[in-house]
Amino acid sequence: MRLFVATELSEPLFEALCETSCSLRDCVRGRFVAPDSFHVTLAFLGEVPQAQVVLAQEALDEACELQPPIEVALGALGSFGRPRKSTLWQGFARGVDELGGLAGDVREALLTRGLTYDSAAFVPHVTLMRAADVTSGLLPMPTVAKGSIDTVTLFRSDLSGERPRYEPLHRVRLQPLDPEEEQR
Ligand code: 2AM
Repeated sequence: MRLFVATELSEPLFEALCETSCSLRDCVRGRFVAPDSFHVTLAFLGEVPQAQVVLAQEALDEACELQPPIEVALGALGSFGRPRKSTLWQGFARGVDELGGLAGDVREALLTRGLTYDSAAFVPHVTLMRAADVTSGLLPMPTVAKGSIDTVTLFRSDLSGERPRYEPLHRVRLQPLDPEEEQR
């Protein structure tokens, strides 16, 4: 099955992303990502045999064991790919290094179990549109918000329907570090 690891987004972040997505409707043509699919991909594994899914779950548990929730702030819009058919996303103004650290830990835990992933450099982002035409260069000001990222999830990506469906297979809640543990 086709797998990826991603963080989900807490309420204030989600609402700001919905607002940004709405403001794009007036000025950019392309395919909009459904809000219930918003996420930050940490590692894209692609096709993984059923028997190895448990290894991906273990990797997630290990990578998140000592990871506290990450305080982030949404930031500017950006895009990947060709201007006529680009992936249009909203990035982060705060929490970039921490998200990078988490992605690195997840990727390392996958590798030590023999699982591979798309090795493109990690740029934390939430995709809002695909096949977006950004040739005009005119983009709205994004809505920004602060919030906490406290859930990391192993998703199955199902591309058989009209739009991609992301099914959570294994969810890890990030726990604040115990101050006593931190001092040891
Ligand atoms: P995105 O993170 O830019 O939105 C499921 O396909 C998710 O994994 C999507 O969110 C997608 O892009 C991300 N992803 C990362 N690398 C990918 C790849 N090589 N192929 C497909 N999706 C990929």
